[in-house]
Amino acid sequence: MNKTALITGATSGIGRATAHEFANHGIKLILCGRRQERLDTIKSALSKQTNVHTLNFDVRDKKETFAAIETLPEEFQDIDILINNAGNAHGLDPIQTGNLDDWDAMMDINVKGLLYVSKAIIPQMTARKSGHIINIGSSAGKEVYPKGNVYCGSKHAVLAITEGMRIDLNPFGIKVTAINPGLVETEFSHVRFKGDPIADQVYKGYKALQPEDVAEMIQFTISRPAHVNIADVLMFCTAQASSTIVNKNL
Ligand code: NDP
Ligand code: 8X3
Repeated sequence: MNKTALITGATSGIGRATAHEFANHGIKLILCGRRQERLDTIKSALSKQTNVHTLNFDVRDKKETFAAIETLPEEFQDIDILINNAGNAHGLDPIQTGNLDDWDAMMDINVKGLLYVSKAIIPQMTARKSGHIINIGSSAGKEVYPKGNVYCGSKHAVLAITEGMRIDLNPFGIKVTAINPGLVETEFSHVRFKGDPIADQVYKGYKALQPEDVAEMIQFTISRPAHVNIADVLMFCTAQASSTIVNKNL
């Protein structure tokens, strides 16, 4: 029987590429995001390959999140794979001049949103004693870089929560994985810099990871045999050695 996956942040970047990758493998898809038009476009493209259902909700809103997941039609209710991907950086400022709204957005989306979605789905996984949760962390969850303060804090939290999930869900045979990419060429920097053209410079002069590279890693992770759990993956493009070392002369 085909597995069912719920992907948050499926309207762009890593989430959208993962939706395409999973569709290629016949995985049934629940695609989540706030931009309904994009959800509709992706659904119509992927429906040729697999069954697709879309859910429109803001992960910051706990009531909306639970209500949306409760509306799932019966054939999409048993979720085997949860990809907690929705998230972004908002701003790149030193801590002393940081913007409170940016801080709220990063903690509310990247950390609390991930928790709300997980809380809505984990009970059915524990009841069935199976499932795989993949949290999209970041290299920013493993090291802190200048002006990364709160974004790095949110991703460090994602990694701690991932480890906590793996420990607490161990008795239920549920796999928990963190995938931590470095620079990936998506809409991420456009969100971080709020539309400022400086965002275009972030991926110039070297070949950054593409969202499809991360999607392939996610597919590899979910396709391991039952006894294998890939716990934690750190992946960079070849030009990147750490958060602050990127060779733009390759
Ligand atoms: P994108 O900006 O391309 O995609 C972000 C996705 O998150 C969109 O689909 C967006 O959908 C969704 N999202 C954002 N806010 C909310 C919200 N409040 N409620 C619901 N959905 C939301 O960025 P990426 O694909 O790069 O980012 C995906 C994940 O990967 C994030 O967690 C990010 O931190 C992480 N990451 C990114 C890296 C990079 O360099 N790009 C590197 C390492 C990790 P919509 O706007 O429709 O709601
Ligand atoms: C995204 C990668 O280096 O911009 O998580 O924080 S970085």
